[in-house]
Amino acid sequence: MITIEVVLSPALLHLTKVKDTNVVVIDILRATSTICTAIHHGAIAVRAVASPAETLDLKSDNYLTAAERDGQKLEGFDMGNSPFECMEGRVEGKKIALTTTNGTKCIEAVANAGARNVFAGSFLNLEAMADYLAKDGAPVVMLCAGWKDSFNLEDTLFAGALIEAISQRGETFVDCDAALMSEDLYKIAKSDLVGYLKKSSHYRRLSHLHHEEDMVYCLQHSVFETITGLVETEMKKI
Ligand code: 3SL
Repeated sequence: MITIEVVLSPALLHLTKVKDTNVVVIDILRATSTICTAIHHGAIAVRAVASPAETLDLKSDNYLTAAERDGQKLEGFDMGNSPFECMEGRVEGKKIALTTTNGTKCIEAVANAGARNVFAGSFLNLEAMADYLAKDGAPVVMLCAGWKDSFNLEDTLFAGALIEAISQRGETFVDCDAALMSEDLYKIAKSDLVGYLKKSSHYRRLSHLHHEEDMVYCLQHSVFETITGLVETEMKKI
């Protein structure tokens, strides 16, 4: 039986034991979807970095530099945080240093917490992720990145979707109201995720910045099977 917990914001992470669990970091729009896309398109590794300055420092170690704050690409970096920047051979064989407003901070927050594994969550490989977690059987902690420590809808919806997919593969034990709420929310929204999320704050934020195409891409269900997780200090193909 797999125990599942959902942490609705990094501000609540201190309340949850992550040691020896499979942690899934969830920043659906867009960081963890972009990381999964980069690895699927042949990037060797994505390093989650705290600050833009530290990211730029990695240029001398042959990293492509990628930086986003408040939804916008920062000047002076090779890339922002769009999954489309990782396609058409642009990241193949490359290492990427990425800093984002919320998602990369969450990866850093759990990287040294003794987790069994740390994965990047994404609708794009949801079924493959569920297969892995169900087979592995260790307790699962889903960490929603939210927005600047606040709850958000899209990461919570993904948590609900992943719980549903794991439950379809085996018995689960959910004694966590955040997880129960995520499952219920996903039932409401799943027939039209894009339509449901149009009212959300981050969907509106990214729409104003003309990132609609990115969101539609990130909300596709299981379009590849590549799983991405932390190997020592970097996100890599598992
Ligand atoms: O906060 C993050 O990590 C980003 O994914 C936010 S954005 O989608 O690039 O605005």
